[in-house]
Amino acid sequence: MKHYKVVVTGPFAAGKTTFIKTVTEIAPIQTEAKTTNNEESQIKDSTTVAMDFGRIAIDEENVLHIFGTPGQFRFNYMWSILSKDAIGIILIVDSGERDQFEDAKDMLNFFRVKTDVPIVVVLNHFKEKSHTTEEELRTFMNIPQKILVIDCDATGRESVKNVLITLLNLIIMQGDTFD
Ligand SMILES: Nc1nc2c(ncn2[C@@H]2O[C@H](COP(=O)(O)OP(=O)(O)OP(=O)(O)O)[C@@H](O)[C@H]2O)c(=O)[nH]1
Ligand SMILES: [Mg+2]
Repeated sequence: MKHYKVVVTGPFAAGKTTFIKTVTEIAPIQTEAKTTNNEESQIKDSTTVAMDFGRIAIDEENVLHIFGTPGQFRFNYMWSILSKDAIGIILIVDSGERDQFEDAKDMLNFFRVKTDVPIVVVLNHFKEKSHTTEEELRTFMNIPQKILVIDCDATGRESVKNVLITLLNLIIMQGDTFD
């Protein structure tokens, strides 16, 4: 059995933990701590402080290990640790949280410098307060055309699986990881 690692990242409350919880075939491992700062606790009761972990079989011989990062900048030491040996990166952005787009842009640049594996940007429409189109996001975050932007609902299993399949296809097109 071979296992491959993908990383789910993105700004605070973008839906990373939800994304992994939706698709994993084992009980997800989570490291949630109570949000302490007022601004954050108004949005969510808890936040990821170290990592999320989930697992899904690709076929009988290959398994995907999905690692979620914390979203907050103060935990950014985990971004590098978790992305080591990853074969692809998923960067989730909440479609309705425009004030998070600047952080998402910084995160995209961080991972583009850190790694040369495929990165996809996921526009999460779950709970969106207002709608953002792919073109708007590309402009806000300065996303080059060669990076795919995929619409998703992090609470929908088929939607999340579609993101993973798209990423795996990109990885297969780029190299020989699954030989
Ligand atoms: N109101 C409320 N919303 C929540 C709560 N937990 C999650 N959500 C919402 O669910 C969405 C995604 O939450 P998560 O999946 O935890 O987001 P995340 O990207 O893992 O967040 P961090 O790890 O904290 O960066 C957000 O839109 C939240 O507003 C909660 O306890 N209360
Ligand atoms: Mg989380």
